[in-house]
Amino acid sequence: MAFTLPELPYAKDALAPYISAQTLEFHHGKHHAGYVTKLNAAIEGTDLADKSLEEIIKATAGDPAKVGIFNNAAQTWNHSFYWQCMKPGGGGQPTGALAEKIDAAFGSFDSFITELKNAAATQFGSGWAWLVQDGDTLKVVKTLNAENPMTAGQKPLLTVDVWEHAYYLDYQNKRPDYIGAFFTSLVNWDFVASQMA
Ligand code: MN3
Repeated sequence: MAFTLPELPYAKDALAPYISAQTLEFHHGKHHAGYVTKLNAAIEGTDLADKSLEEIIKATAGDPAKVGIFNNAAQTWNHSFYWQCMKPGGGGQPTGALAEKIDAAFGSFDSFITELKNAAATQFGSGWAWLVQDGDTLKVVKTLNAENPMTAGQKPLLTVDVWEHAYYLDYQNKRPDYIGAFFTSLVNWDFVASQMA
C-alpha cells in the first residue's frame, strides 16, 4: 500500500516567526512530499510494498543495494516525527517521568539541552540530532543524512532536523539560531513524553 504525506499537525504559518510558512511550504510540501513519492515508486511491485515504514527502514538499513529505498523511507519517517516534535507556543521544560529521566541521565535539564544543542550544531553536513531511549536510560545522538537511531535499537523521543532546507530560508547559515528557537519556542514536550516506552 502506498504511503501518503501526512498533514502538518498545525497551520503552515503557526510556527512563525521561528519557522516561516515559506519554509514549511518547501520543507513539508516539496522535500517531505518528494521522499514519500520516491519511496512509493521504489517499493512498488517489490516485497517491501506491503511492509510498514518501520519494517522497510529496518530491512534496508546498511544494505548498499537498497540505500535509495532506505534514504527515502527514513526521511519519510523522520519528517513525520519532526513535525510532531514542534507546536505553536512550545518550548519550556518537560515535567513528570520525562523530566525525571532527563535529570537521571544528564544531571539537569540545562545539561541535557546543552548536549542536545551541541549535537545539533556540530552534526557536519546534513543530518539529525535526537533524544533517544536506549534500554532504561536516555541518550543524545546525532545521525548523518537520513539515518535513524531505531536501526541501532534506540527509540526516538525527539528530533531536530539540521538539514539546511530546515532553516536556510529563515536563518541562512545561522544554524545555532534555528536550534535555539526550536528549544526556546517550538519543542512539544508533551509529544516527546508520549513517545517513552
Ligand atoms: Mn528536512
